[in-house]
Amino acid sequence: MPELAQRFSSNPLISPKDVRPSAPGLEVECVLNPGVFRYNGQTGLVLRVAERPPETERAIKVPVLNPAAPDGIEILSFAKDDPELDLSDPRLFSYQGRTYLTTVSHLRLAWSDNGTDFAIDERATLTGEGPLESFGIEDCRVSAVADEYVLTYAAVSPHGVGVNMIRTSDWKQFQREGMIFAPENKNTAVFEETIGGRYWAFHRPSNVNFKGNHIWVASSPDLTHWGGHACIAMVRPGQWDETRMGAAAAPVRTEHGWLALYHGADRHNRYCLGALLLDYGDPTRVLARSTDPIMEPTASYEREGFFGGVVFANGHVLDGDTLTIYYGAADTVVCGASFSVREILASLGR
Ligand code: MAN
Repeated sequence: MPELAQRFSSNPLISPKDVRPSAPGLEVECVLNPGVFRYNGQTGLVLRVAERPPETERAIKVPVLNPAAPDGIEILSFAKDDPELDLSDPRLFSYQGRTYLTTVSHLRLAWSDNGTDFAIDERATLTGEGPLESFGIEDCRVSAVADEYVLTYAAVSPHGVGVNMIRTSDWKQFQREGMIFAPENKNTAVFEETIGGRYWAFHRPSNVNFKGNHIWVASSPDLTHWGGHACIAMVRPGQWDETRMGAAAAPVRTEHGWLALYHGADRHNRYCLGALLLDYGDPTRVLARSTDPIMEPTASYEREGFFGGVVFANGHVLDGDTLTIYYGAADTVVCGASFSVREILASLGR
């Protein structure tokens, strides 16, 4: 199948060197997986900025948010030659029965007039707060709901990964709503329209025993209490989305139904993008799904980096038939690509 994604010629748009560290002693390792929105004629990104202290020859240093520590960050140190330490995954490791992330992420705004050149805020916009965010906050989805923006993001802590919500209407004042989906859950995006008088959201609970990393929908009367859960799309053994999948962002309205992009990963942790088409009036009904990915990690900046072989989108803007994603490539940089909605719809299988 021909590649449906038109990558920006100026990719990568944002690299770690473009981002100022949030505190002395930290280095920006990755800038990735932005939430995307339009505000006052500008394109806004909610970047995930992943930082850590420089590692030494002998030790790996792990940052953990702790309000009692200097700059609010406590640095844990692990000897690299400790036989109990398995550092095969650059993103996280287990030690004596506990899991740690190798970086701590915060969220930071970036703004653009033309959709390609972004001015990145000098400081963190939102950092983890409280015991459910002590390992950081990640992969924010932004939905324009009525007259405000609803931010849903992964809240990471020793308790696991859950989904927390923040609301804002001016990108200056932020109202924290706390946890809306308890661990293990992530990849949550709220629909931008109500259906049948209720709010709807994608979410992604995980179940280790049943090998479940499937996409679910839920509905809510008030955005914070969610029920009516239904699993709408499961991983497909032997295919590109065989181990895990998660919705990218709020779905977009098309004449055939809701079009939702999602990421899918295989057993080699290769992350591609695909799409689902859902019934307008009943988003628990899947009408069509990508057979092949609509985008694969083929560019050099997608194949190589902190975690290579990854295209991960959690935000886009729609302009007529053009859906522009801003995505994380190799968990290292932020890139742009555009799709024709018509072409994505034509590519879907049953
Ligand atoms: C998980 C999350 C994402 C990340 C991918 C690929 O799904 O941690 O933030 O981009 O893995 O590493």
